[in-house]
Amino acid sequence: PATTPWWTGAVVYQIYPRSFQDSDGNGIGDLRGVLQRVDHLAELGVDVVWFSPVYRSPQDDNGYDISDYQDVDPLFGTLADLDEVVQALHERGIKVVMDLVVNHTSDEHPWFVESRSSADNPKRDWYWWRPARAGMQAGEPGAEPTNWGSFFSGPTWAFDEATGEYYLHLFSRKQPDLNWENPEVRKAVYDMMRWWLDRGIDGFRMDVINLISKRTGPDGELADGLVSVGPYGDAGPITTNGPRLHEFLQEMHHAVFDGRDGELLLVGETPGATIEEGKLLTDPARDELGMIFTFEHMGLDHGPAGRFDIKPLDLRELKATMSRWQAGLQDAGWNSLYWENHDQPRIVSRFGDDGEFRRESATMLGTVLHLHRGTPYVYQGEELGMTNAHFTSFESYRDIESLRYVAQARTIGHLSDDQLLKGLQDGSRDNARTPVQWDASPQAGFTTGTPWIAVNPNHRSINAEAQRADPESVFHHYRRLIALRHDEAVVRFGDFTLLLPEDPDVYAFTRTLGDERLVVAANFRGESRTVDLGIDLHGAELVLGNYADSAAPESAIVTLRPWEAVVVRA
Ligand code: TEU
Repeated sequence: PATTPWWTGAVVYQIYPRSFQDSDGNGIGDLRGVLQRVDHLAELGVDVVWFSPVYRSPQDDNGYDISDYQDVDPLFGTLADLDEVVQALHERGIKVVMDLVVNHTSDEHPWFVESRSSADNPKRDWYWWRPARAGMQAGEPGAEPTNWGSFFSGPTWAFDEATGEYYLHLFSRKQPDLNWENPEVRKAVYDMMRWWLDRGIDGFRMDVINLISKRTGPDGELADGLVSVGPYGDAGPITTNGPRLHEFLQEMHHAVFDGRDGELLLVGETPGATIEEGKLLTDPARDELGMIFTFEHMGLDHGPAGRFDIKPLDLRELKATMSRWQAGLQDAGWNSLYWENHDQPRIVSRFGDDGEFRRESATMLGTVLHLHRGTPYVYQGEELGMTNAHFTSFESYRDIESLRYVAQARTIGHLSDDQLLKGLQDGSRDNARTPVQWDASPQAGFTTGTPWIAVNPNHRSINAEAQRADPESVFHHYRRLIALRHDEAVVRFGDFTLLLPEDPDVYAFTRTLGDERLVVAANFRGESRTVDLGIDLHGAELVLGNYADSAAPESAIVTLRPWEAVVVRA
């Protein structure tokens, strides 16, 4: 339809600036580094770049703790550098989406500095201040207003000596939560957002946006066995998808986006959102968001103790989850599609095989994701089939969530160091944060200095330079997937129907638009599999495969080699 927004046909590339490209040899990626690599993005063919935060920040959580929303951190460059990057991308037809982190600020943001300065400061109410639990002495162990555990271990309440009260921080204690109940807070955020749009950016990725409306009590359930939470209660259900979420987003929409909605890509990060929530958040008639990042499929390989307790994926559950979201947002709303971001382990190490069949499994996984209906996101390095870090010592890790988890687990003392290290190797966010592997040189072309986190030694064989020269590489396969979405309306709009829901090894589905039909079949195992798709493929035309000699199957009975994926028109 003529009113269909452009981003329903787009592919987004996420840049985590700290690990993308360093230009000045200090070992940390920066904006002038991005300028050196814009042609990589243009060659890949992506339509949008989303930048993880480059704002002024003490870097307690790598920039997700912001002390000035309207400036660039000197670590990454200047506002003028950012303008140059935006211009260079725009010149290549690539739009720019900025990360918007407004559930919390840094504790060094002037708003919070004022807020904590005295109990009667005009900005006191911009954050969540609470007295100690009734009958308890403020500052004593267990006197926090509620028993909640933070996403980054420890309590969600920090005691402030100066005023004898506690402030809420769902993430680190250097990330105090903003109080969205206060209209001045909302106005300040909307003003800042308009300032960015006026500078010429094309949208926002909204960090944990479904946490902005929340209750501040009661106690959470004690999660037995959930070691990442430790002795604390679960704040999740109480602080997520709060009562005023939709009201706030609609207010934001009218205050900031009215008149330019169609031009902007607005994606909300929403841990814990259900399909029902997803529909409300993304139905265009409701004036909230364009799409959201759901987390359901990212939790399927989590054991009882969470992300540091990884179990094998049951493919049937993945297929069921993905197809429920496909169906749920078919008529109203829109899906985003992702396997990776800066918070998740690498997909080839997670659902694929990062050894013998790395190329095959990475291209298979890309094929499955990109053939769904929705807007695909490619996280830097995913297009190269980069793998988990496989660090062998605790000293290699940098991520605050990982480090604080280890510290807390050690005080509980229920896991050995070997078990803890295994947990990080499987689940740490640092798996996705090692520098992008550009070439085979000592620091992978990322920096001339010492990188802030170690480069994966496998960059000698896995790198962009080598893959550009190899038509069968993961890079060229991702190029083909992106081009396919641009060229084929059926990839963009076609209805999704899952085939063989009970098959434990093969992921198969159709996409249908009018009398056009694509059939996709993919093998999630390192051995051949034969299945009956129940669709006669006689005379079918191969659209895309991930083996050099891929061919269209001749009948409904399809044999797929290890990690093989085929897309046919039938
Ligand atoms: O992440 C929010 C989130 O819920 C998780 O993905 C989280 O990172 C955590 O690891 C759960 O185990 C967003 C950002 O993407 C993340 O990088 C930030 O640390 C976080 O918000 C706080 O801003």
